[in-house]
Amino acid sequence: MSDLILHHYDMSAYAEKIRLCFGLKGLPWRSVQTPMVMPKPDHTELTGGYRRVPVLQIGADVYCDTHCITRVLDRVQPEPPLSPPGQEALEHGLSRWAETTFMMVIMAYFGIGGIFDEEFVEDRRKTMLPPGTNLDNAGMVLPTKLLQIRANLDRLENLLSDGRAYLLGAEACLADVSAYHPIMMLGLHERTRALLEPTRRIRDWMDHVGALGHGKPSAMESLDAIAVARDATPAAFEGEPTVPDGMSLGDPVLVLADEFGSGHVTGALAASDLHEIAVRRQTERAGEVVVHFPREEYTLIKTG
Ligand SMILES: N[C@@H](CCC(=O)N[C@@H](CS)C(=O)NCC(=O)O)C(=O)O
Repeated sequence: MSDLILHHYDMSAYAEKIRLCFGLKGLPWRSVQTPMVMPKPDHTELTGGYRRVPVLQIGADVYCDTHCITRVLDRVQPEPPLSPPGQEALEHGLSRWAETTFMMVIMAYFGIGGIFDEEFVEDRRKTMLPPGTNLDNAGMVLPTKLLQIRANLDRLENLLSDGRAYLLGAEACLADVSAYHPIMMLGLHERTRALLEPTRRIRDWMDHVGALGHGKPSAMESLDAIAVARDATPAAFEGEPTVPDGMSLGDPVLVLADEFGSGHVTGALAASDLHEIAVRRQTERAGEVVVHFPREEYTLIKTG
């Protein structure tokens, strides 16, 4: 199997979700540190413009978004499954719980202030805030955000009240690592850390999920990752083609993320099945690469 190369940075909570997946599966992987703010020239050389992390690279295939990455990890190493058959809807629902909680925590941190450095705050302010969001008002909404987080923690604490070890039963799965990452973020400040004091079951569960560890990482430079892509050929698409009406494989397309400020990617439609889309791109330094996205939350637009 080609190396699993994760492009990420240590503080990224979403990357922690994938690092824990490596732990759950006991996988070796290469760790490429990506800048936390733009510009990210080596990262976007591979993705074609998508700026978020984590991104998983396998040879000349580049997988964006944790929803796409976790599917690939189950493909390359099926056991133990991240997404146990029959539990997909529950696992997906809990990842949505995690994503709304993550945004509450980020808004709480902007409200508390002084947690992120000025360069980080400016980058997010300039490039990632949806129109109409004003960080200057974040202090005003802080009390609301803290209560919203408490309400979401309360739901999770109740789920664990029957004594189950993990969120969906006796075994750890994707639901656990998804829900873990925003709660891990609460540790950055005493006001948010305090929200965990009454949630004894969540704290015990966090200890178990954290103990999954990160598998076996070894450091890699971003230029070496680009060289890996240049020397590799993208994998053939083996799925059942499922394309939006009016489109065919090979069409020139634009992939647009619903999440504001993610960046967009153009190329030829290389793959499209029910859960995944991919575009083929020619790059200056990495040669031909195929960039993959999950179906949900990514819009395909035909450009020619
Ligand atoms: N939907 C994405 C969200 C990933 C995300 O928002 N990651 C944050 C870091 S935790 C990010 O990329 N922020 C912007 C940046 O680092 O440039 C996923 O599931 O992978």
